[in-house]
Amino acid sequence: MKRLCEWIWFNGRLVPFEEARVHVLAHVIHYGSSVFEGIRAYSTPKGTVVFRLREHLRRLYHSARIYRMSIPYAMEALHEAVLETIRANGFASCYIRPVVFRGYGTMGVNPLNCPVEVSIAAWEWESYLGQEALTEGVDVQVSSWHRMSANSIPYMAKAGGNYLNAQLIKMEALMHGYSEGIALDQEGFLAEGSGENLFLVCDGRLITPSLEAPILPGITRDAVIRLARDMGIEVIETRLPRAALYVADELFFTGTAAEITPIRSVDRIPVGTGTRGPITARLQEAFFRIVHEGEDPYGWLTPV
Ligand code: PPE
Repeated sequence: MKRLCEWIWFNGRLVPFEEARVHVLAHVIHYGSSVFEGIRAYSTPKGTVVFRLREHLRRLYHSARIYRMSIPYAMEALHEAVLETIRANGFASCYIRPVVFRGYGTMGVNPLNCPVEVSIAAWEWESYLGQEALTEGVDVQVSSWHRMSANSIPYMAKAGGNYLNAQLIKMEALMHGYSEGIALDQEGFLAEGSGENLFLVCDGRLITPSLEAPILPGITRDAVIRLARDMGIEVIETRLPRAALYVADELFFTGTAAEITPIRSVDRIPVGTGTRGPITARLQEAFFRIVHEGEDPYGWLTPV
């Protein structure tokens, strides 16, 4: 087994990679009962910092709440545990994956008699769609798979089970020779990528599906909206038809793993001139200045 890291925080203490195990009869394996986060720590001249740790932890507790999972640790304890995990592994920069799941208790759908367990792992992860994608952009397709409806699987929760839908979107895109798929909602309006939020630039304005759409309320999405507004770029959150993809001047994805990744074509139609657009580049520059230089005008960085 390839070790992604030396130490994993598991149910209250750091254990060696090999010891962070679950039983095959754990509820999560059968019924997808987990909620998780993806967080990044960056190496800066001021030392290693975690990007928006509090916001990620808040979302983790909200996700758990939706599924009636009571996390057996205070948020402060998990905050410290994330930092401890990074330090123990000695990473200067890494991706951090806290997961809260229903372990082995009783069989059957009812999850309430299964223990709620928590693990935090970390590993070194380059940008999600490849380092080159940050400058060159990625080729994507509109997925034939839609996102779930508002009252079936709550997309506001970052739950393991949501990623069955995401896997279908991702595999279809890869099979067709694309890097990623963009999913529509039940009515055919734009939603998001399998693991990223979506932005369009039209006539100098930044447009993104609003939170009514079946999307994860992304923390990078929120950061980009903030950065854009502070640069004087108008930001519109609204419902968008699929065809808007084909006439946008610029398109990009945002996400913790994907950071800010330009999209250079959709369904083989080039986006704008087919290269990274100027507003995308400016937003990347502002974002990377914060996470790579450690400049922190918004209070987004936690020192490790
Ligand atoms: N939508 C989805 C469906 C999603 O999974 C993510 C993050 C986002 C939007 C962006 O959210 P945020 O990270 O808060 O800006 N996807 C995570 C998982 C990727 C994976 O393959 O695992 C991530 O980027 O960490």
